[in-house]
Amino acid sequence: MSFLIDFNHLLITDRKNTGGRPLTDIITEAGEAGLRAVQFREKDLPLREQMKMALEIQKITQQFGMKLFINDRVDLCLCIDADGVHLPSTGLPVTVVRKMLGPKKGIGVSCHMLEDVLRAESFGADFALLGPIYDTLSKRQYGKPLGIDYLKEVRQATTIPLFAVGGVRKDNIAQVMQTGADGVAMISEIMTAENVRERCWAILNLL
Ligand code: 3NM
Repeated sequence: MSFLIDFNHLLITDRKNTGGRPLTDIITEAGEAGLRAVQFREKDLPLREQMKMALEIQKITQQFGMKLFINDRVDLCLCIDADGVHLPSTGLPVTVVRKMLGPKKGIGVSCHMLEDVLRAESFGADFALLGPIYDTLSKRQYGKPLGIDYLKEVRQATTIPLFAVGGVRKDNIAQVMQTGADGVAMISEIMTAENVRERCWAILNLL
């Protein structure tokens, strides 16, 4: 049985983008509002620090029945028994990670073009993030935004659960979902919101 994707919103963490608030507070508010999945992405921290922080966050995700994915670090995912891992495009290959994690853990993959999504799909990833769709300060390294038309093309050419990432906000969710995408992933729209609970409610209403 494949991993159940029971969420259409993935909250990606960035502790430097919260206006000084602890990540645990942000994720608690997101959980209270009904968000269903978190990707822990604090890759600049030493692994031991990542582990401590991920364990604190896991207490909250478990309390609210949210899924917790660990960015890149398969070892950390195994060590804290998280729900899955999210692989950057430069991460380990999906086939290798599947052998390490087994069939019950989720594997997401960051994709930047159609070929990446096709590869993720054929190698048995559980979901793909495609981005950046819009311009975003959070990630400029992949160059120009792919755009909404490209998202639509990729959606039509693939069947794997597909999430849009990069500059996705409350105000463009409707446009994203019209492409047939399965959901969205966000950092700043939620991490920087003055009232995280209300922002999450508003977003969930649109999905
Ligand atoms: N991955 P925001 S864009 C983590 O294109 C991430 O793969 C991207 O942040 C990709 O919601 C991105 O603030 C940053 O735009 C998303």
